[in-house]
Amino acid sequence: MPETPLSPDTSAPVITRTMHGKILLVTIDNPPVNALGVEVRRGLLAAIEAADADANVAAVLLVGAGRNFIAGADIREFGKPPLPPSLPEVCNRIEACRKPVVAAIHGAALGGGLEIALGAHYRLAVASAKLGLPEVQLGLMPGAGGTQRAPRLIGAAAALELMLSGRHAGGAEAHQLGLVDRLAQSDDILAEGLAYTQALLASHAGVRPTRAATALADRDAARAAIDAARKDTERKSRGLFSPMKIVEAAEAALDLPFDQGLALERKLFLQCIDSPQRAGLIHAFFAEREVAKAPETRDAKPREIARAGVVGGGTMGAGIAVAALDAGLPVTMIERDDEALARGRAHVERVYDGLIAKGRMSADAKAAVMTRFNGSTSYEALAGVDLVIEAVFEDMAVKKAVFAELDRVCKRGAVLATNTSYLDIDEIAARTSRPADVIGLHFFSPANIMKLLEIVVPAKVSADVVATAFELAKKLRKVPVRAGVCDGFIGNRILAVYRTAADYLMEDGASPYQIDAAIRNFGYPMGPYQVVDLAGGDIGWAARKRRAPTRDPKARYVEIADRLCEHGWFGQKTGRGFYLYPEGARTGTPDPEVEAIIDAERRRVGITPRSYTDEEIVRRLMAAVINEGANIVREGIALRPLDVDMTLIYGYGFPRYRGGPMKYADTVGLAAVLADLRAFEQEDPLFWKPSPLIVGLAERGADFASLDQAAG
Ligand code: 3H9
Repeated sequence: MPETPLSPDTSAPVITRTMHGKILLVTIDNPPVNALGVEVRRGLLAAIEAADADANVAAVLLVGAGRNFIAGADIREFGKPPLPPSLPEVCNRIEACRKPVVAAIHGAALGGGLEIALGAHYRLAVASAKLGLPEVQLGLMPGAGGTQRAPRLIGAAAALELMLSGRHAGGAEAHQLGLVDRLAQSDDILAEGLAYTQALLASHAGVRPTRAATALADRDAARAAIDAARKDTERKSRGLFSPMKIVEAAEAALDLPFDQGLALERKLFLQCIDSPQRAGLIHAFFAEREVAKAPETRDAKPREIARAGVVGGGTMGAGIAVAALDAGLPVTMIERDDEALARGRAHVERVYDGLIAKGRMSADAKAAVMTRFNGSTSYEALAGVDLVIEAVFEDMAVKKAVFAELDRVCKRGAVLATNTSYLDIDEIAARTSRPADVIGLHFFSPANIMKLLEIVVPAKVSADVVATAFELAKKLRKVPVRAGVCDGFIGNRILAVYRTAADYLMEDGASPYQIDAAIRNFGYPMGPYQVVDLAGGDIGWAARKRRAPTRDPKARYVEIADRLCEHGWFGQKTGRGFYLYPEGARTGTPDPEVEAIIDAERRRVGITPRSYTDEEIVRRLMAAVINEGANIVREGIALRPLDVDMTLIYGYGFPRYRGGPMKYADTVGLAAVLADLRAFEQEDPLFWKPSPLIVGLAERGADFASLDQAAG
């Protein structure tokens, strides 16, 4: 086909236009993901204007350069003054084009990217394409006609499901839904797009605005879908701002003329843009990508990991084994005797049996995975592996003995990792003749599900081992956070302070039930005492006893949890802890006997209980978390505040829509956080000592985000 380049459009170098016969090919070329920044919007508008004005153009074909069609609006522009043309304007202009406009989709057509395609008159997609309206995951809603066009095209139920879940549909599903008109036969998006457009021209297919599509014709079905979505959203999206706005906009698609629906969508979209949830979720989006870029990943080449070993077949070891198996690695598990090994294997199998029971895995698939699983009671079986992760009992002497064995049997160059959650990894590494190969890989339980992986970097580890750990995290689909060695690293160190602050509140007058409820209302899935009951009170008790000899005698120590443990009340597994769990119930009910024990403890230490509002509870707990997070950043244990945010979101249930504790601190203002810390410091100068980092930033009027940016 002859190709005639038009004169280059200097105002929009991210858009190129070329003629292919009578088809104007418009290529969006804005790496990395063709986001719809202002230059792209301008270029698209200019291209459509040109197509309408040029008698030689019979049709327009939109294609993305690189790996995607268009990933959506440029998220980095949100919160800045908007520059014209707006995205809705561009979509409307495409739809109003007098020549047929075809969108040929490969890779991502997400959010505004899909809305551009919905503005077009015809859509084609390759099978591997990802189409969706994921704005809800950023605290937003589709804001360029998606809430009005998608229901008209594919019906209210399907459109709402896509918009409320934010999930991506593949090309075949999108075709089946009616989101695209044709499924491409090959991955050659340009050839497919040109052929489709040619065929449309040959059949004299005209323009076909999506606003005129008729999938809402069955009004009763649409109304029922909207009502069901509203109910579901009330139940599932507690505390979230944008999901209900999506339902409201979809209802407008049913009840209002198109242009009025668009106007309402715009109004609701701008409300979402202004919400702190949007800021929190977009912070989380970028932070999640930033954490994966530790300095070592730039400077060093990762070692190859083709075979893995796991030492320990308990819950943690088995979960790690499943995570590695799921990533396609062969895994060798080591246990001390046949019985323990059989239990370890059974743990692994139980995970897959659970998936089979839920219909998410076939028995054949399980059998195939299990062929990659081996067990042994002899360390020699680890001689050929490239990586070993130790997950044995949390005791320094035990860990050292394991590492001595690993040092003896593992090949040179193997990465030796410990899953310790707080022990000194430098000390463990020193037990080997190869500390440069020893690193911490701190998984969270259940290790095959929880996304967080703390990569703990001891002093002598080599950069390529750190880079290997980050590469492994990618393979395991984890969110890696780089942490330095200290007691508890990032997450558990903050957890300890959070728990202590909660204990102080409890002893001073708040009930554990009020504290839990306040924290749940803040957005955590569970309060601190529900977590204790779930994890088992005995675990924390053992740690407290172990640390007792090194505890600062001047530090306040609350004994309430110890009293419960002395009764053998370890939480869910014993039927009672802070809560009662009658007959194995998983949701606890308040226990008057626990309240009596708390009262007795208050009397014993001479405390007259005071009352707290839920807001005061949250302020104290968050002040404690933020303060410790700041100390962790200041000491270099975390690279940046955003690393603390990702740790708490992915490992500890911190509400993602608040962006993490450090982002939350910026939202309320560091001056306000500091004022709280100074007020609490009057009560207990040791525990509430404000972090010098917060003091310094607040005095300069700066925030944690400035540190993220400086490091980026
Ligand atoms: C929207 O569209 C609103 C409209 O309805 C209405 C407007 C009026 N903008 O993820 P990756 C960056 S809201 C700016 O690592 P992958 C990303 O930060 C938007 N930048 O690659 C990274 O940068 P860096 C709705 C973006 O291959 C780089 O691109 N759309 C955007 O694993 C590579 O990203 C979405 O929510 C963006 N929209 O995955 C889709 N997207 O290299 C969001 C990415 O500096 N994006 N970047 O770290 C995604 O889901 C994935 O990026 C995608 C590619 C699946 C596209």
